[in-house]
Amino acid sequence: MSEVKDPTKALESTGITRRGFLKTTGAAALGAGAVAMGGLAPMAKAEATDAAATEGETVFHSACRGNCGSKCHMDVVVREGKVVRVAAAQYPEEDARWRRLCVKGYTQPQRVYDPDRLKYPMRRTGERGEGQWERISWDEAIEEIAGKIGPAIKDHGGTSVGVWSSYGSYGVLNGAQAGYMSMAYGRFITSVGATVLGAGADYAQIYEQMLLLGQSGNSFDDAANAKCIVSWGGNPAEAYVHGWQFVCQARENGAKLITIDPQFTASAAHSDMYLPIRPGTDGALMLAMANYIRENGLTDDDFLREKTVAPFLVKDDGTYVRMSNYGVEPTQGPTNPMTGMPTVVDPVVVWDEETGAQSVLANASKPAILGEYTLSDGRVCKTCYQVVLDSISDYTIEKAAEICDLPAEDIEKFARMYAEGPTYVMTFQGFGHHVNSHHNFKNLALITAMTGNFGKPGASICGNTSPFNSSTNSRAYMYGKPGISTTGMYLPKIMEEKKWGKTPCDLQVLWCCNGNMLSCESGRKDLIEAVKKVPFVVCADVNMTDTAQWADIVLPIPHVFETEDFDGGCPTPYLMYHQKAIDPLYECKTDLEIMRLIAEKLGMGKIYGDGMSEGELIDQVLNTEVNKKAGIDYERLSSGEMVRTPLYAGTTVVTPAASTEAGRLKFYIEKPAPRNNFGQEVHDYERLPYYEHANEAYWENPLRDKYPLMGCSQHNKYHVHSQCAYTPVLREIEPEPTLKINASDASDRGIAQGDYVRVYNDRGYAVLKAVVTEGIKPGVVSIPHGFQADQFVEGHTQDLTNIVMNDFCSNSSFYDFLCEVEKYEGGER
Ligand SMILES: Nc1nc2c(c(=O)[nH]1)N[C@H]1C(S)=C(S)[C@@H](COP(=O)(O)OP(=O)(O)OC[C@H]3O[C@@H](n4cnc5c(=O)[nH]c(N)nc54)[C@H](O)[C@@H]3O)O[C@H]1N2
Ligand SMILES: Nc1nc2c(c(=O)[nH]1)N[C@H]1C(S)=C(S)[C@@H](COP(=O)(O)OP(=O)(O)OC[C@H]3O[C@@H](n4cnc5c(=O)[nH]c(N)nc54)[C@H](O)[C@@H]3O)O[C@H]1N2
Ligand code: SF4
Ligand SMILES: [Mo]
Repeated sequence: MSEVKDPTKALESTGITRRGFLKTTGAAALGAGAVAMGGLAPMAKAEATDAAATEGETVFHSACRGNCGSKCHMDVVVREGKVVRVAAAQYPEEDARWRRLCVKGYTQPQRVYDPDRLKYPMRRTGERGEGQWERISWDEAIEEIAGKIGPAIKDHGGTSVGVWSSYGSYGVLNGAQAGYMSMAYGRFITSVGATVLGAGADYAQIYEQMLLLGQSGNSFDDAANAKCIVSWGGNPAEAYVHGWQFVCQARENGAKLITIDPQFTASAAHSDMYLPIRPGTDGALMLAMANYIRENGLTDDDFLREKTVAPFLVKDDGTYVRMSNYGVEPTQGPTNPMTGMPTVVDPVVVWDEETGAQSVLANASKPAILGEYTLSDGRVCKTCYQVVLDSISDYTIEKAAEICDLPAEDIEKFARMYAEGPTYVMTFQGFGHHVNSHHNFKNLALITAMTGNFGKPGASICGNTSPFNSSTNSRAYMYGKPGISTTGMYLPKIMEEKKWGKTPCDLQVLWCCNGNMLSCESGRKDLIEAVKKVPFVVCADVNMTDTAQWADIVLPIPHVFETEDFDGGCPTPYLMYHQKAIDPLYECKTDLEIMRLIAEKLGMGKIYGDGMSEGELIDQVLNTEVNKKAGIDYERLSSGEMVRTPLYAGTTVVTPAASTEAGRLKFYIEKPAPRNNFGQEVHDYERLPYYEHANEAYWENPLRDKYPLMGCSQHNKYHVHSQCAYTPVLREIEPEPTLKINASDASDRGIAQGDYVRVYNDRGYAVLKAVVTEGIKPGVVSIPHGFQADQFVEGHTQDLTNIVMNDFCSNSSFYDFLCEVEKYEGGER
């Protein structure tokens, strides 16, 4: 049996001991005790808002959970133990504009009282996926699950238990950010060395832009300062309601809005310029813009020199020339305040134009950004900017016009507006959901660096993206490392090879939580086949989702209003604290409660801190240098105070120094390491801005003879992914899934408005209603996102998507598929 680590020891190594903790947070512990004793403690502050209109009502502070990009703070109004309505929470006066909810927020009470909620644990009775269930008790459920996990670990090692999650909740107690960054799952996974199967969605951006390049965007409200806003493969009007208000404000001040999207979205409708790009080609557009900007003298050379990696000299092996190349030993630098990790200083070498000699960066008066130089050891090196420019010289405006199917003069006009700035790029996933999308984020970084559209008001490389905004002590929920940590979409590979890289992985138990992967991941068909091969599957969710349908045991989780938690990803510049407004309905239990029961059964209950309260555990997670400095702790958050995220304390702008480890904006990756290393080859071009056409949905693909249409989708106004799939009010507005198809493509196929159609490729098919529109580029169709299997006439549109991943970044590729559409003759549902 794998060793179960001693949690007391592990906690000591984080500097958090139970005794020390209680000493310093006595008040918080008392507060938490009051909640635990059943006296739900409403917040004085929230009561002061206009949400509490009637006597006998109590107001609790919570937020919309789930992965809509806004996560609005909410007042939850409770009367006689029932949630009767929600209202937008009050923000501090100066930030009152953040106070808003959308229809999905206002209808949350319908989700709480949704008759289709999972109410009690259930065991499968028929075949997997057949939908036959029997009610069982919690005792039976825990007994059965622990009875599978224990022997699995004993006989097959910790990696034989896999936790598969996505973005259902970022709660530090119950969520699954990055698969293991929560108390419930992190402590268990790292104690037994289990396998983490994480999300693939958004990883082109998360891995390349946030992790490798270290970049994040300015707070959304800073968009109001822009002169040019680019909705680049995004639809802020519907997917980022908080960002959109600032786009409107900027436009009122004369800013121009440009939308680059094959679909004429709500955001496009408000735009000053609309570029209906061919899907998957944005990278080529960016590289051509880079050349145009350079050739037309539109670069900000001072910014390139002073704020970016442009002047760093590059050796033949692709790494920077550093002082260690001249025998100077690297030294230890300051500790990173966000992560607590030590840093190493090995200064880079540049060419000083002023002295005509090489120099340590810090001592150079005027580092050269262009050119090739012979160094003192005879080495001949180019600057990083020169290396990059040489590598992209093929990309002319004419070439991009052809690849992207856009008029050359429009690209030139856009490039000029972009370069002039300040430009706020509101990009999310439109150019992140193809197999090779991750390159786009280097390309975007390049044009950003060239034009200085970064680190100042109105200039941002992306819309504020949430996952890593707040500072959390990951060591509080990690006693070590997971046995394996990879992307869930590698499940078929793992089931086939019974290993990951060199680590054996004979998966016996699969635990699905915080995600609806069999609805929302790409490659659904292959994933279902892989899940079928796992001997024992558990799914913990609020609803009977497409994923839960394939489990052996389903466990009911409470709605967010029934739990206390802290959410580490906060897109508005305020930290998210969820107060428990009502007790969990039915027999629901939080992930943390469930994992505590299982751990106890396995004789490892102490990993959850001997009965520590939720508040105490939250406080451990908040124990970081950054939070201490900002005075952020559980006591303060649970008092109902709206506390600004440290990242945006007193500012809306992210500077290069705050954002990158080099203190400079990067558009080049010195040491590219794949997200999931299984011994694959890493190509040299992973360092460079680069364009690689889509894997399947590219124009020249011979498969287009059979499947001529390129697929994509949208984040729907009436869904948060698959959440809200059955919310009655929302389904009144949008009763069924639809396929958007251009009028010319529809007419070629004899399809009329409202006809039922069959959309298909070699992987799968779905039957659904057609929306015939001019609002989508000919040759492109858009599938719905978030509807569940039983909501289609037949099939599932997610079956059309592809399991193929880019080995470097292993991101999902929802938009990288080809298909054909025909009229469905099988009649209406
Ligand atoms: N209402 C609602 N809001 C949400 C969510 C939700 O589920 N519902 N989810 C949240 C999450 S997790 C995310 S990641 C964000 C996503 O936020 P966005 O990316 O802003 O949302 P999408 O609607 O997916 O917009 C993507 C757009 O990209 C376009 N597109 C497709 N292919 C290409 C391409 O190759 N190039 C370009 N330039 N455009 C292309 C699509 O037509 C679509 O209009 O939304 C967040 N907000
Ligand atoms: N075709 C297509 N597919 C897409 C996209 C697209 O644009 N087109 N977008 C992709 C993107 S950007 C994303 S981010 C993904 C999102 O993919 P998912 O994260 O899988 O989507 P959700 O539907 O939000 O699933 C979250 C699930 O977690 C559950 N949940 C909520 N809170 C808790 C909790 O505390 N504990 C547990 N155990 N469960 C909880 C919810 O009830 C819900 O069923 O979808 C991706 N899929
Ligand atoms: S769904 Fe998104 S925009 Fe709507 S209320 Fe919830 S967090 Fe806010
Ligand atoms: Mo996402």
